[in-house]
Amino acid sequence: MRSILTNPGSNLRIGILHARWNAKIIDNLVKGAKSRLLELGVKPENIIVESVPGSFELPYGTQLFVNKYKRLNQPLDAVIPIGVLIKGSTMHFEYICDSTTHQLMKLNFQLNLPVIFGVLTCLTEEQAEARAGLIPGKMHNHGEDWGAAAVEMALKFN
Ligand code: RBF
Repeated sequence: MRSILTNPGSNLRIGILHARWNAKIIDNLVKGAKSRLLELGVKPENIIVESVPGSFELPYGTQLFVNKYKRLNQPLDAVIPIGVLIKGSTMHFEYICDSTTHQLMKLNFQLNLPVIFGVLTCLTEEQAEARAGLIPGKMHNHGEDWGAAAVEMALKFN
């Protein structure tokens, strides 16, 4: 019983799928998510990290990722798609934020699996850096929260 409480994630397999845009920020978010998963007892070999080109590819990439590990008989218990969207001078930001967010939410129900919302939608690069824990004393690494959410949701009502 004690080990279940101190290491809740010890039997879980968690996928992290990250976009490659804004790489420095992404790297720290992935690092934060991984470190919280490890703290919660997920074994290093059960944290599977893959990437896609950009945030727009996260929803379909997540579906491919989940299906691949199902086929291999090593199903994932939750996925953390991670992306960083930063507003530019055109409408791209709005369209990608909107479509990606909606489709990631739908995937929870379509895949019957927790799909965490690991996408930062920021107006400036500085906002994104602060939320990735890259600016000392300002905010914290949201990746850690996403790691905790993945473990909690993977175990919810089990
Ligand atoms: N992908 C991101 O993950 N973050 C961004 O901030 C981002 N900005 C983009 C801005 C423009 C003008 C374009 C054309 C693409 C951007 N993408 C971004 C990439 C997008 O998510 C996707 O990978 C590409 O559009 C290919 O489908």
